[in-house]
Amino acid sequence: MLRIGIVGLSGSGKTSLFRALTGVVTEVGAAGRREMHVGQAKVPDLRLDQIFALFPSAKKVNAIVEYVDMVGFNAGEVSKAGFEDSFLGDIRTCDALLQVLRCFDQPGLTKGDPVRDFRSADQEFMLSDHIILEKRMKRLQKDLTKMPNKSEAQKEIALLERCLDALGNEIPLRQLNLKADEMTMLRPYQPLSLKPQLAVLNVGEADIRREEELMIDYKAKIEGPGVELAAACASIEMEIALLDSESAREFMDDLGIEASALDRLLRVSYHLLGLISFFTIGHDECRAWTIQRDQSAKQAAGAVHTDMERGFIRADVAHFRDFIARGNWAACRTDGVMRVEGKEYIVEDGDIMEFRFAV
Ligand SMILES: Nc1nc2c(ncn2[C@@H]2O[C@H](COP(=O)(O)OP(=O)(O)OP(=O)(O)O)[C@@H](O)[C@H]2O)c(=O)[nH]1
Ligand SMILES: [Mg+2]
Repeated sequence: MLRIGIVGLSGSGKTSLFRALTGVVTEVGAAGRREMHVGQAKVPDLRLDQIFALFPSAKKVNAIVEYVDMVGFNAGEVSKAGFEDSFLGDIRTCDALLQVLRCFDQPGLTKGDPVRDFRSADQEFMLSDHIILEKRMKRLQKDLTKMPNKSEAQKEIALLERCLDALGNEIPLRQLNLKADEMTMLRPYQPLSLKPQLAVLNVGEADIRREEELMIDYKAKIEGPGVELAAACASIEMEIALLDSESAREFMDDLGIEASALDRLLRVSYHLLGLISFFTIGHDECRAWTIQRDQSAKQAAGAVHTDMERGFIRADVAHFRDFIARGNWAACRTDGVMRVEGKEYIVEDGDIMEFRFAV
């Protein structure tokens, strides 16, 4: 399951956005509270709704994303407290980060400045990565003489040198354009500055209709490789999430906004992370699953169940649009739009798949 860490400086609105996204109720404005919360959100998918309308299944199961509401940190924290004492370690286990940037003014806090805050969070990430990678480097250099496979270790040392050099020059690792094998080498250290980031401008209520305009101002300064920008008003999203759909519609009409920002945040996250969806249909459930783009049919089977991956034989595949045009699986078969694919087949966004396997 995709795990997205909600990060950002203290008081930026993380918990408010987390509550809106997951419906999990935790205390807002609980500054200084050092605990994190985990919640899940359904990924809305119109295609799944359409399939469900056509295929008689007992239930519809959306793909799920997990959000982690992290403890806020302050600029300069890593250098003061050292990495072990900072809670940035918790963020390492996330696949991606959603960084909340305060764009409104709050009594007791400095004037909201998203660009400044984005850079200072990045500095904390880079410093913390530097500490971890440097430790690894020293260890490798020390043990090199005893190692049976020196060339692997030397490759890693060269990569670490490149990373440390970048970090020393305040270049986040996500800007290095690393190759797949280099990413694999770095995986055990889960560098923070390598994680894809969705930066979210948390705008004040007064600016809710100026989101687009504010985005233009900040896009060039914040976006880059592995970073995309979106905007939302966390406190309003939190209120919308509490209402039933009719009241929510009225509330949004009063505010002059078309839709909640939450769906958009999820869509941007999918795009940023290169994720796609495939579907399975059956009498018990029709369901959406999330995988990385360019994964094989066998890997997709693994997303459903490890046994299915291990015992994979073949997959029957029809694309969503072909299924919708015919309305049922049997017609897909007779019309020849349902194909039999082997384990190497690369799954396409919107494929409907039926796995054959033996354990
Ligand atoms: N005006 C305004 N206030 C907001 C918005 N989002 C959050 N706040 C307020 O900002 C304060 C902090 O919000 P939280 O959601 O607790 O922020 P946080 O990032 O979780 O804070 P920490 O966990 O302490 O780092 C609260 O008083 C919120 O009501 C917003 O969109 N507009
Ligand atoms: Mg909080």
